[in-house]
Parts: sequence; C-alpha cells; structure tokens
Amino acid sequence: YKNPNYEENRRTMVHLFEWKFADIADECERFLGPMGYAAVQVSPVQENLIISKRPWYERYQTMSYKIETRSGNERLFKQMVRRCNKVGVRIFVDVILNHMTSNKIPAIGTGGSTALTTDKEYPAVPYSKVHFHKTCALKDYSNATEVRECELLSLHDLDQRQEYVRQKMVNFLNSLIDAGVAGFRIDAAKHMYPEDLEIIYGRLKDLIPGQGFPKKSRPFVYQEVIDLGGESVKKSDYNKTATVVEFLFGRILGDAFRGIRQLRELETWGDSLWGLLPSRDAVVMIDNHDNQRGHGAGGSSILTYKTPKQYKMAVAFMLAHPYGFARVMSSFDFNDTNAGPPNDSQENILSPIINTGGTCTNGWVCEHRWPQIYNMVAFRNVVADAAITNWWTNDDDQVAFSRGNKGFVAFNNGNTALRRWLTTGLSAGRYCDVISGMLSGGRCTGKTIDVNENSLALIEILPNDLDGVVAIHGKAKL
Ligand code: AAO
Repeated sequence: YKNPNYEENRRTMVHLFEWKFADIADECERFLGPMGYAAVQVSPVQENLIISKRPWYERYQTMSYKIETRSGNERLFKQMVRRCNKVGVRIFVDVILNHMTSNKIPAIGTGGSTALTTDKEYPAVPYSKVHFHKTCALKDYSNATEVRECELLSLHDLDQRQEYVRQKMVNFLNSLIDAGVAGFRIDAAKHMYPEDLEIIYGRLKDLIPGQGFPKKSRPFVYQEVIDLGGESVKKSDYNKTATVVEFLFGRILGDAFRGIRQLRELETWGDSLWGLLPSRDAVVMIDNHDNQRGHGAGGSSILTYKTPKQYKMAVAFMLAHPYGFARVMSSFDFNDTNAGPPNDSQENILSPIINTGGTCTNGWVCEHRWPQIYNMVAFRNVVADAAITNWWTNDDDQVAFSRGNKGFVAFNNGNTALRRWLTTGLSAGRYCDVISGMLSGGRCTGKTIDVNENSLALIEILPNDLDGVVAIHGKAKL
C-alpha cells in the first residue's frame, strides 16, 4: 500500500479541502492535469452529521457510508473520479473508520439518514451499541489502550476487532475502489489498532484496470498518525505495509522558515538524523486542514497561506527536496477557526471563481494555483529522482542545492543580500527562474539566470525581494 499509483512524471498531490466534486473534476481538466499534479485528496465523502452553522469539522462525524455530503452525491463522485483519471490525476479519499458522531439530538445526516446517537444506533449502516467500544473519554495519550479504545473528542469509537465492523468498512472502501479511486487517507489511524487496519487493507480489491491502473495495483494508503515524540502510540507502529503522514516535517520546516532554526541546518534534511520516517513511508506537507487552524499538532510552528512569503519558501523547499510524498494544501480563507467553506444562504458550498490571472476568489485561497507553488510542482516532476548535489550555505540563512544536472534552487531567509556565483549542476545556457515568472510562449516572464561553461551562475536574492527563492530547471531553458 506504499505505491501512490501516480502516472509517470507526476509526483505531487493536492488537498482540495471542502471542494465540491464537480469543481474538482473541472479543476483536474483545466488545471491539475495540464500542470502536472499527480492526485487530489478529497474531503470525506461519507454522509456526515449536519451541525448548525456548518463548521468544516462536521465532515468528520459520520452518519453512514452513503456517498452524500455537501461536496456532492455518489453520481457526481463517480463522474469526478472518471474525469480526473482521464487526465492523469488520481483521487485519494479521506476516510473515517475510527468513529461515527458524538452525541447530538436530533441527529440528521447530509444524506437524510437519522441516528440515535446517545444509544449509538446508526440504522443507515447499520451499527448499534455492540459495535462500539465502551464509552470512555480519551485523556491520556501515554496509555495506548486508551488512545485506541476510548473516544477521541467524544466521537463514538468503533471496534475494528469485530468481523461485522470490518466488513462494513471493507465494503465501503471497495465501493470507492470500484468508482476508480487510487487510495485513502486513513483519518485518526493512531486511534485504531494497526493489526486491525492491516486486515481491512488486506481485503481491499485491486484498483480497477478500466481507469488506467496496471493490473494488480494496490490502493495507496496513508495513515494519519500524529507523532511528534513522547507518546505511547508511534508512527513506527504503522509503516510496515502502508505509509504514514509525517507531522514532524511541517513543524521543523515551519520553524526553519520562520527563522527559529537556521536554513543551514537543513543540509542533512531527510529521514533518520531528524527522527523522520524513511522517505518512502512518509506523506509530507507544510500545513494541513487541522494545523493551519490550530487543531491537531504543530502549534505556532506551522506556516500557512497567511504568511505568504515564508510559506511559499517552505513549500518550495518541500517540493525541491526529494524526501517523502509531497502534498500541497489548498484552503478556503478563514478567520474563525470553526468556519466552514464559503457557502450561500441555503448552505450550499460555493464554487471557486478563477480570475483572469489564474488565481481564485469567492472565498477560496487556492495555494495550488500560486505560480511559485505550481511551478515547483513542475520542478519536482522534472528533477525526478536526481540526488541532491552542490549543497551550499553561507552558514546562516542562505542555502542552495542542485538536483543532479536537472534543477537548482537557492533560498535567502536572512537579513543580508545573497549575491554570489554558485554551482548549479546545469549545462550552460540561459534559464528562466520559475519563481519570479515562468517560461511562456518561449519567453521568460520573470528573472533570467545565465549558467556559464563551468555550470556557475550569479545568484541574487535580496532580503526584501517579493520571493526569497529562485529555481531553475532543464525544462525552463531559453
Ligand atoms: C468537534 C469539536 C470537539 C467535539 C467533537 C464532537 O471540536 O470539541 O468534542 O466535535 O462533538 C475534526 C476537528 C475536531 C472536531 C472533529 C469532529 O479537528 O475539532 O471535533 O473533527 O467534528 C488528535 C487525533 C487526530 C485528529 C486531531 C484533530 O490524533 O487524529 O486530534 N485529526 C483528525 C482529522 C481532524 C478530525 C478528526 C481526526 C476526527 O484530521 O480534522 O477532527 O475525525 C496531540 C496528539 C494528537 C492529537 C492532538 C490534538 O498532539 O498527539 O494525536 O490529534 O493532540 O488533540 C503538541 C504536541 C502534539 C499534540 C499537540 C496538541 O504539538 O507535540 O503531539 O501539541 O496537544
């Protein structure tokens, strides 16, 4: 379950948080496919509890496994998967297996189902009290049994040891595979036993060849296990056969680009020295839908779209560096951390509107459409598996490195100018910096950088430049 099933020359997934299925399908065709994105993570598709004022987090309270949420119904879901697969963009679904809802009377779902939550009766599955662990509140993260068997945030905790429960989950996941999805984010995996999850994964179908997957492809699985150290449940309990979301990644890089650490420290960035999972086991991001708003873990270290200069540098570093399976966050704008996505007076989610410049409005941030980000998605595709070479640092907050002879990046997060001849690894010629602009119709809309016969280029990044990074690669040569 560690192969993301990406099409060749695609390497980055984007989380289109709370987007509607029809909009995702459009986005696959008009933007993600052409720009080289590999996959979309969609918000939970299973029917959820309706909570007043429609906070984003209602989607993490499950009423049934019917595909019907504010993002759309089963028909629209299937259409989206087909249209995205057709343009080479895979769909990963965020699935909630750990729990159903917490108590609420009355409880009505986005698909019209009802439940008697105080009795743990969910007739639309159906689940009843016997399918859950006994009620207890999860308070002590140093006690692994409590983490797995008590209620996270008062959410009724399903017992995956039971055959009946597992089979309901397997059926749900297999129905998504039938629709053509390529994998799953396992929400709150930390709160389930890894051996139970293994059994569930083992019963999943192969991906369906009809939508472009090679025969015998297994679904990609990435499990949400927050492990910043010091707790009883560890990420290393989960990476035997499937991958895990590496939460240390965004916390450390957040600190680095906030100036709490120095960039020069990142020379050794990668797995073991830093306590990170092996690269092939780790899904990584700068921020996610939780920690961009203070939920989950990472606290004030986490960078988001709200501090754009540092954020773009951190995302550029993630995409320039070979470690992990990278995920780009795509947000809606918020001030209230509970607020749901932009919606109309009937509480229907609004579609993003695309400006002529390609950015989004109507309440959507669309970080994935920021040129500094999508051009680095292309950079990651171009440099592929080339190793890091020519690491350079001023021993402070300026660093640069090559990806073999395929690409080169430099960062200046300090207060002094970077103006220096650096080895790029690239062949001689004139390149277009894909951060300040891009190659368009044979012309560079940003800075150009000349690489000489010795592979050296004069690299300049001033402290008050709009962007603290420059990047060039073999496919942006003039
Ligand atoms: C809402 C309300 C709750 C209410 C509940 C039921 O907010 O007050 O009780 O409804 O009525 C989302 C929202 C929740 C929301 C829930 C259901 O975030 O606010 O609850 O939907 O609507 C833990 C889990 C992790 C989880 C995270 C939020 O381990 O799995 O909490 N994330 C996922 C989703 C998330 C979703 C759910 C799970 C539930 O991504 O969107 O919740 O489906 C420690 C632990 C972590 C733990 C955090 C937060 O982290 O290690 O495992 O995450 O605490 O409790 C430092 C430490 C770090 C620590 C952190 C915070 O950074 O180093 O380890 O501090 O203390």
